[in-house]
Amino acid sequence: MDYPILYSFVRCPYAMRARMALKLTEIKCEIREVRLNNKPKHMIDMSPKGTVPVLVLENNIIDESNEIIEWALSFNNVFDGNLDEDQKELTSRLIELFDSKFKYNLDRYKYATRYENIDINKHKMECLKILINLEDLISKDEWFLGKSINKLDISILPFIRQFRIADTDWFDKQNQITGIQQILDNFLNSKLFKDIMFKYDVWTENDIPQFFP
Ligand SMILES: N[C@@H](CCC(=O)N[C@@H](CS)C(=O)NCC(=O)O)C(=O)O
Repeated sequence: MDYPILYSFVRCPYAMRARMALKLTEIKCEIREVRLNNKPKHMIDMSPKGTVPVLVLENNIIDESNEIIEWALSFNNVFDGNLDEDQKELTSRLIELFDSKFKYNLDRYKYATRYENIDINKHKMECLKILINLEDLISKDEWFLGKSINKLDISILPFIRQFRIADTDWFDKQNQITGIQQILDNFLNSKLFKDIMFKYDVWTENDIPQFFP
């Protein structure tokens, strides 16, 4: 096996954060773009729970996005040098908050038809409340914790992007989260975002390998 294999789906926020970590740490992978309604057999054989991203290594399978990030950083820690202990603690706390409470409410707001008896507005407001609290914690610089991009940015911006997409005009008008709006805009206009959103053809068994980054 020459390169790790990354099963990915372009618009999945978890796969996006994994691709960003791999891109920033310059770890080359064979990328296999999947569709969630037609998952490749090899991916399911490697990781029966059937979520993306999945990173297949020579002797290991990593099928949690946060673990893929940590694995990539273990070779090339492009982030830690510019963070103090408080910022590292804040990073862990906020990633956990977005993966749990923010994601819970985002799903019920954005994909309300998948659930029963959903009060869409309540879930929208819960997400907004989390963002208003985040607004107080962030830098006035280009990224959440300062002038350089960090684990916090790559981990939570894909979810904030999804929240915005659900009602763009409304999101852009919220005047209590102007710092977050600016950072999201920086993210969406970054070369990193454009690079990781490259649209690979959906992978099938006999394709010649495509590589990422
Ligand atoms: N905890 C997992 C969550 C990954 C996840 O839920 N990915 C979604 C796509 S965004 C998925 O693959 N869902 C499976 C499906 O929809 O069939 C991680 O962090 O990697």
